[in-house]
This record gives sequence, structure tokens and C-alpha cells, in this order.
Amino acid sequence: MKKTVRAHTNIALIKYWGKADQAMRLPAMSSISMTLDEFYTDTKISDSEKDRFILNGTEQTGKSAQRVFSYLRFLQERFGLSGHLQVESTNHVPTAAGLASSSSAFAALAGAFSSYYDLQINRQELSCLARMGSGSACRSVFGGFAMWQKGNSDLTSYAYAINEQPEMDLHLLAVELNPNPKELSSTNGMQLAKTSPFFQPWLERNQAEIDKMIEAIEQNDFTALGQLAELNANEMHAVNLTAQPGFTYFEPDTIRAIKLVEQLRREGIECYYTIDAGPNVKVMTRLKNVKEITKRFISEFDNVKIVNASFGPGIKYLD
Ligand code: 2P0
Repeated sequence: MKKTVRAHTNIALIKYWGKADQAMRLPAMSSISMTLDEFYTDTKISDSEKDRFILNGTEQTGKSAQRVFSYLRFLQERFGLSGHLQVESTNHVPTAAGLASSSSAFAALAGAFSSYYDLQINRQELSCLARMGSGSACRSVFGGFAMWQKGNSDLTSYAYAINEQPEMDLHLLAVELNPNPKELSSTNGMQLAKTSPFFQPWLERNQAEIDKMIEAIEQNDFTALGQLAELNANEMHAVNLTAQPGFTYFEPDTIRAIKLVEQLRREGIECYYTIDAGPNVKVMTRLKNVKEITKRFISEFDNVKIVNASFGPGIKYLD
């Protein structure tokens, strides 16, 4: 039986930023993502005398291990299973990327669990299980462009593929400006965001934004995709700024990066940004502009690290 499972991280183009149900991890809105080739997690589960979580060769204790163990207990209960397990994960998500690894981590863990017990579940069911580990993980079950339909119950809230092998000329430059861990977790940030007077109006726009993004994907329209992804990211950060109390993940360098993207556009170099729950910036562009944009970021910022990513595949069973 194949037991090592690989899942790639994804970046949301239409963001998930708010829960309708905390315990079931049901989102307040639907979201759309791009799965990335450069960043992934490999995870294997095996028998053990006690629960163990080994990450990049080091046994983990504390919060991160507890989150993994309680997720495994949840999965075991759901399928009427028991027993201790060892989880071995390798993260191929360079800290340099400034990307969160929870999407690939929990998608790989859900996949490894299903493989270890030979659960014979389909990708939709696997996506539901991954969602319970970390919301964004449900989208990493699929490659290319994935859509997480918010649903209104455990069984109706899952992701599916929009197009797993897109032809769009789309590159995502993960620009790491600040390597420090974020001060406010996504879970807490999302909860605060709901206190913004703009949260509800933003939610009301969700279906129209989803429809527009699907149209941009289907029509291979990079410009429409980039403009909408940038707008949606700014809406998320506007909601954070106007929460009660307001907050932001932006650092001064985040603003400088935004201004550089705007400047590049004025020069005719088409690119757009998206920003998640942290200060780092992701720049979307076409292959022909990757070199020039990379050069400009390196000349504007000290110690900046940039990884050029494109479309990655869905979950893979490796051995
Ligand atoms: C996303 N993010 O759609 C959004 C955009 C960050 C900004 O999903 O609480 O780790 O585990 O469900 O998935 C990050 O939050 O949150 C996230 P939980 P998750 O990708």
C-alpha cells in the first residue's frame, strides 16, 4: 500500500477569511486558489507505541504536536478506529518563501491517514477531512485551480478542481520581505475580522467575485484574474484595518512592495499582488516578466528572498 503522501501548498486568489462555524471549520465564504509546484509536504503514518510527530527529522512536542494528535484522534473517532500513530513529515516549503505550510501539511496528513487505514474514500471526502485540519488544506487536495464551496454542513463544505492543468501563463513570485513569524494567528485574525463594519458587505460580494474569477480562469484571462485577486486581497486587509479593534499584517516593507508593483505596472510590466495573513507579498505575472520583476525586487529590498512558482498537482501517493 502507498503510504507516503505529497500535498502542495496553495495560494488563495479569492480568500477564505472568516468562519461560519468554528468547530466544523465551515467558512463564511467560498474561496478559489492556485496550487503551487514549488512548495509541498510529504507525510507518512506508521504504527507506534505512542503518538509521535517528527517534522523535518526532529521530534515535535508542544502545540504543533498537540494539534496533529488531536486531529488524528478526531479522524480515528470518525471512522471508529484507535491506536497510537507516528507521523513523519518533511516540509519542502522553504521558510524563505514566506508561505504558510498548513494547507499542504493537513492535506498530506489527511491523505496519509486515509492511505494508512486504506479508507477508500474519494477526493471530495478527503477534502472534507483535510478541511477539519486546516480550512485552506481542503483546496490542496487538488492541483491547478481549486474552488472551496462554502457549503453549510460538514458534507457540503469541500473543494473541487476547476482546472487541474491550466494553460494560463501564470507565475507566482513568493517574495519574502520579513521572515519573522506572524503575531496574530489566522484563526484569531479571522475572528476579529468579523467585527468590521465592512465584513458583511464583503461577504455579500463573495458569490459575484467567485463567478468572475471562474470566468477569468475559463477564459484564460490573466489580466482579469490578477485584477480581481488583488482587489480581493485588499478587501481582506481593509476588513482587518476596520475591525474592532483594527489590526494589520502589513509592515512598512509590505507597502513598499505594493508601490513597486504599481510602479512596474506603470512601466508596462503587467503584474499584480496578493497578500495573506502576514507581511510578505506574492506577485502574479507572466513568464516573460519574471526575470525583470525579480531583479527589481532584489535591487529595492535588502535580504529579500524570491521563489518563482507556477501550477502544482493535487495529492499524490508516492510509495
Ligand atoms: C486562504 N488564509 O484562503 C486564507 C487567506 C490566509 C489568508 O486560509 O483556522 O490556516 O486552520 O482554518 O486555513 C489561512 O488560514 O485557517 C488561510 P484555519 P488556515 O488561504
